[in-house]
Amino acid sequence: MKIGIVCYPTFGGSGVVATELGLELSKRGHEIHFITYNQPVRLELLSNNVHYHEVNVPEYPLFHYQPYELALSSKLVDMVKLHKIEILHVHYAIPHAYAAYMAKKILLESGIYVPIVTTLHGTDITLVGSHPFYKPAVTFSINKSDAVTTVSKSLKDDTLRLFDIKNDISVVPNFIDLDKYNHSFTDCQRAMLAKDEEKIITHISNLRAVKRVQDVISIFYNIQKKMPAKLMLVGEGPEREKIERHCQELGITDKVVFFGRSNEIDKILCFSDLFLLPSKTESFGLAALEAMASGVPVISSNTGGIPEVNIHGVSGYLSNVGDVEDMTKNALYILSDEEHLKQFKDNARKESLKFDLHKIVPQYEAIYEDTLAKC
Ligand code: GMT
Repeated sequence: MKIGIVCYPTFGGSGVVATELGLELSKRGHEIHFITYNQPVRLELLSNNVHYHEVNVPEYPLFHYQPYELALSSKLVDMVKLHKIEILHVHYAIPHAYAAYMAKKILLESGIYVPIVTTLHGTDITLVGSHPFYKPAVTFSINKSDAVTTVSKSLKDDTLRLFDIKNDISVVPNFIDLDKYNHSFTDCQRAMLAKDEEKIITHISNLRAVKRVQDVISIFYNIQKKMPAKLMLVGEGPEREKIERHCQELGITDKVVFFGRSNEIDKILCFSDLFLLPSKTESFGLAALEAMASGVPVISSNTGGIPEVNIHGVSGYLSNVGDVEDMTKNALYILSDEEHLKQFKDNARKESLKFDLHKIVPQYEAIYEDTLAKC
């Protein structure tokens, strides 16, 4: 199939999933066209089967907001015509599903029917999409999609609760390329960052308020009072300064390493002992899955889709949002006994196998085939 993929090209989970999906589909013989405003961060190699088309939005002083949706719709129309793209798969409803719908209508004028698959990722439904300013347009574009998927059962429930949806929604969980997280292939340079006796705790996110990184700091502060430990913080975002200040106030700056944005998540996870994800809301928690695939147990909140990924008492523990004391207790339980730690590490890796890309990507292929068959 010739598949157009629209996504955010950044380090955010939806962009990562879209990129990994496109790359795997290309290995399975499909022709993939990424259409977005920058080359997606995890898209390092373009090939015969993988193309990237940049959406440009010319600046014009009259506009207070530059019309990205319009430029995206036009680009989709042009690319569908030029490359004979058969189906568009848009990741994150805002504004991609809306722009794709406009492209579809424009293409119909030339007698071309291109169906749209929309994958909802989380905040496009929960935090942003359900805001009254966006809701009518988001509802409309979901209902006008030819197929709709969510990345967890919990996100499907949220979508049906928050919007008036007439379409069926299929749950296709996020997935992972397990080979990438196989430590025997990873250059694991633990000694560069911590002493043997120090436990390594890791958090990876876009450092937004929804991730509750202040809780990460508080949990780590409690842990390092009981045992030698280091905290690895990976990612960039608006909370960074506040987090740095908090670390200074607590006197733990020498124990916290800020990596910023990184394309080497696998290398950082390979030496981690515990992953923290205390988010306020999380439709899936791809970062937790990446940790588990590296054999890193997860201490998380029990919100949204996280319980579908991190299994309580098996791959880690879940607590109520904001319950730093409970999260600390669980972290110490896992870390303070080498036997527990080993057991949880093994379990985490085993649980991640459920999300093997070889099991999940065919589910998307089946959706494309069904959708095309109905056209
Ligand atoms: O919150 C983020 O990390 C970014 C956001 C995105 O769309 O890029 O992530 C959402 O989609 C990810 C991939 O499906 C999920 O793993 C995240 O749980 C989800 N974030 C939230 O729901 C807050």
